[in-house]
Amino acid sequence: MELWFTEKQTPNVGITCKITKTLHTETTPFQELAVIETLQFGRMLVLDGMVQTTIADEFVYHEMIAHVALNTHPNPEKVMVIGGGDGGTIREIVKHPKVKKAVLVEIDERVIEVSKQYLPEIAAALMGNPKVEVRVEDGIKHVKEHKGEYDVIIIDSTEPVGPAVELFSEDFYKNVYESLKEDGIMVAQTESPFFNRDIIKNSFTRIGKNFPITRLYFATVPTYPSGVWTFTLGSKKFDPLAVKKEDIFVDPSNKYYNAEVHFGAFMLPNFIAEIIK
Ligand code: AG3
Repeated sequence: MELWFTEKQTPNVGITCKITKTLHTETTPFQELAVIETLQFGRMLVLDGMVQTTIADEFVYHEMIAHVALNTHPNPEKVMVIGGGDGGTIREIVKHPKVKKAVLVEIDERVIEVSKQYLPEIAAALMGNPKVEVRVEDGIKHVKEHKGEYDVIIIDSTEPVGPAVELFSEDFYKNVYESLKEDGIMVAQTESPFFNRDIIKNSFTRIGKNFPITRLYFATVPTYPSGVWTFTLGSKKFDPLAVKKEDIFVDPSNKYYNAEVHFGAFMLPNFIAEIIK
């Protein structure tokens, strides 16, 4: 018997992967969590039926959500990730030589533990890296209680459904603004330019109300809805497009992000540029 997993990405389209086994399933206090073994993409982390990351393509999202802001800030010493319990974003952050401290603020401890067990190549930095602090906390509360503390804040959230809705609100972006130092930068994952145009538009507007420099960029992630994914960067002072190419740090292990991609990711096809006009 063949086993297949399907995520219904919209009411009219889905992604289907042949699987060899289900490695883990549980209902946490926050969501349905699963790790499955797919033939095409390797192990896959699924939350509430939605693909979060896979061994084969996680590098695109994790490199792109982390390195663009880290290379826009001249001295990103203290960095926080909200969500991102699989550890992929933290793994990328600690590659950067200027980072002294990377704080993970994840609400669901089970995502962290299950990722350590089944996705160690993604979660490695959560297991005993001295620069990393793991806090099982509500990120919404954390930013309210930590003012002027961070150089870079990365919002590595799930889709804006259920508890993550607030992570896309104007109020939350204002608190993120205040949790940053006077020259800080934030980045949020802001969904598909084919299927989630309203989310991108709203996030861009809301981030723009708080941050003087707001920019949209994109990358290709085959297992996410439509395969094209956006990120929105808000910055108090530094413009990602004003970075000197020779100052960009590219770790030799990177598989997607490099100095050309840093700028190229902001070159938007018309249908994406239109969303934020
Ligand atoms: N967070 C964003 C995943 C959204 C995917 N959406 C979907 N499959 N419908 C990824 C977290 C990885 N650290």
